Amino acid sequence: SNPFSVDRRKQISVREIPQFENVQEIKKSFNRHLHYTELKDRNNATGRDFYFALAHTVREYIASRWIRSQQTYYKKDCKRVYYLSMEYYMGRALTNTMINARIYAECDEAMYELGLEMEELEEKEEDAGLGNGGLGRLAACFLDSLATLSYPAYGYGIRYEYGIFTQKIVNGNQIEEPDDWLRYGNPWEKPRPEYIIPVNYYGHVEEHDGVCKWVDTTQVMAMPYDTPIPGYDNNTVNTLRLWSCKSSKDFDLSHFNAGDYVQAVCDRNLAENISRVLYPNDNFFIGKELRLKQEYFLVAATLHDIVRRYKAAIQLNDTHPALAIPELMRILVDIEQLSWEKAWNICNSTFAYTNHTLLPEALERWPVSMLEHVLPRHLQIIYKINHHHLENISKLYPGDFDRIKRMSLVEEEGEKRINMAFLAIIASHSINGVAELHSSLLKSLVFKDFYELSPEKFQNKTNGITPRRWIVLCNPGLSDLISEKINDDWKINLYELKKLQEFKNDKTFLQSLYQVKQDNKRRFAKYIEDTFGVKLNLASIFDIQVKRLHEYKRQLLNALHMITLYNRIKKDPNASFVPRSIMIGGKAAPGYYVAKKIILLINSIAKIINNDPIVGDRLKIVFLENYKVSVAEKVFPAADLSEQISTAGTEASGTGNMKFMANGALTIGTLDGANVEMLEEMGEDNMFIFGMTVKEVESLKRKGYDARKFYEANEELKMAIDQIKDGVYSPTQPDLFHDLVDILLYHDRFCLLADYESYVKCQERVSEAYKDRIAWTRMCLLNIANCGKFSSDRTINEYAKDIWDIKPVTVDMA
Ligand code: 4GP
Repeated sequence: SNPFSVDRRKQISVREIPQFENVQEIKKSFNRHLHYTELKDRNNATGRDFYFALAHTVREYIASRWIRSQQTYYKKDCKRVYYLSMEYYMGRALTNTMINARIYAECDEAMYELGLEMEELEEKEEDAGLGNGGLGRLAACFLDSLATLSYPAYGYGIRYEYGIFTQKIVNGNQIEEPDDWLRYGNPWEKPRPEYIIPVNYYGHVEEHDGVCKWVDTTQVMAMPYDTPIPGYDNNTVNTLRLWSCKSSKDFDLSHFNAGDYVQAVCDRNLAENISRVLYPNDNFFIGKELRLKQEYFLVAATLHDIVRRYKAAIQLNDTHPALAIPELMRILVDIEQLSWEKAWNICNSTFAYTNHTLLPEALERWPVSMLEHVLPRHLQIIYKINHHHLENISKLYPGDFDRIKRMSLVEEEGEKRINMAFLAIIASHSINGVAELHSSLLKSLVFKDFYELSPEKFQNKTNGITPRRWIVLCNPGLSDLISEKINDDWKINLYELKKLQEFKNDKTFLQSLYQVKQDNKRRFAKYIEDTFGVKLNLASIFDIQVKRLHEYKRQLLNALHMITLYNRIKKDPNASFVPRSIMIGGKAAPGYYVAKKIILLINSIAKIINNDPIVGDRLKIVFLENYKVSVAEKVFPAADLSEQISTAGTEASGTGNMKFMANGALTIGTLDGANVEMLEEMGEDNMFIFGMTVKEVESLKRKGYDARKFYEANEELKMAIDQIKDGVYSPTQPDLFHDLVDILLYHDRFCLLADYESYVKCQERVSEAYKDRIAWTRMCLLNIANCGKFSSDRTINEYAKDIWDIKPVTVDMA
């Protein structure tokens, strides 16, 4: 049935022998929850009921640690860190919680004794898809590391009723379906109606004796739901607090007064739209009023919670929560009556801002008119901040009016807007990018003026991933192989993997490593066949690109390579060919026309290639429908080749790249984002680098990039593009992809054609390398051995030391 259940049990290592008493306890608790929480018995319980019973059992197991962790923070009155994010891409919680609480083997044994299959129960859980892509998943990895490293930390976010949409592919096109993830209930969350908090909108400002009052507002309520975040193998359980919007008691009294009781009750739902749905855009700013209300909803409720407690560091995950700045000023100045200067200094020592993208279309620039309407007092405060800021700039650069204009928080050209990144920079004591290259580009390009103003604020914090989810949980075969060879410490100190280098010439070990990969590929191939009906060749290179669909990520370049391989096979069907299975997965923002067209193109190419008898099993194309965290957990362990092919200077960091590396897939990539640092760690013998550098891209653009030159100069490229244009992949509608061809030839912002030749040549090196199984596996080993830097534990320790100034707080259960 479930391909992933095949041999997990026999992979349980010697270290994970279930403790008999614990197994008995778990069985008892499970039965109790099945009866008293789910109100079912063995005969009428569904698979989902069994999942819920187990989830409640596991939650109960960590409950006392959760309470004790919070008591400890309260008693020690320690400094805490608050991570503010509009997105938390958590995925499933069950297996992760069992692993971190060190009860996986016991639960597995208990389920086995009860005649249940653990993997089947795991598959019943809905992903918590409260994120789009990298930014949201990074927040989730950070929470895991914060708890594992015993930091007193809180995640604050929004409990969207609908997470990232479900992607369906219908006739090759993406269709979006709402993600009703709470339909069957969420066993991990604890609603806290007793801590409900009011949030205000609209109204106007009145001033009396120099004191400003925001009045005549419309009020909604923020209700917190708490989710436990257990650390690995310690007693720390931190809290992720997500706010849900509830209508206020006296919402829309006008209707009540007018006597229309029923209408008034119905209208209460309207207010609750604020936490209804996650905006499905990645790396893109949508200036909608509902989104602005969401951002303020998070910030207002969260700050209300935070200011009651002693000493805080607040990390702003991009500018999405940057309204926290004027909100804190409002609380301190208008309500607490602090002086402006004192309040500003508190802001400065509290806030730090992380930037996640250089793309101009992603930068938040809210129209002044909208702010004025929704948050009139906050706009005034922003204006005052800007006034002080520009005064300061004028003093420092007298007469430099151009600079003053460039640095103003208020953009005057066209519709007046507030640049939220500028606001975040001047209010924070730390600004960081997410990889070395990205952080240096922030300083030299987008925030150059601000870097010159306060160079000491700018830092780098290279992203990381949690090894618990992205190795231990998703790749038990690899995990056990490593632990048998070195020991278990790598799970909390990923640099320990360096010790694996010692075995790079150990043929037996390399053979075992190869075997783990083949097993993962076999399981994954079964999943692909069951879900998409495509049979994969296990001897082929599993060549995978999974990430959001975006022009800058260049899935189209990958598509041009597919076509090129296909044409080569057709041209000489008897030539030797290293078989490939090329897979692409990722969602397109529902309003992103070009990205959706690229999905259609990939599916159209797949249809032609997969059904051409000349090709056979040498080349297969699969579009991985509805790529999400729980699918990612199946993908990375089975990958041979990781595609990280963004135009140099466009991908801030990437984190999927690190997940592939840690699972022993080799990377074909550009010198972009964290790829640069991966190369530094593993050396050029272990990575396939191609394409222009940032400097080369800049100089090409300066000279005036003419895509047509590249098109004319390369026969295979020309052929591929001509085929797309001529309808070879859309025979019933030959002009279907004309707009994509047009972009490639005339509006190629991301220089695909300039990198094509270098990419294809590099792919030839990949195929050549794959022929030597031992050498290839050795490279896989050296990838794994050198991934230590990319643990989010390393990242979080750097934030704690360089930005937050917080120390671990050990939780004692005695
Ligand atoms: C992403 C970046 O695109 C990605 O390179 C980075 O790894 C990730 O943040 C985490 O830092 N940005 C977004 C976004 O997801 O919406 O800006």
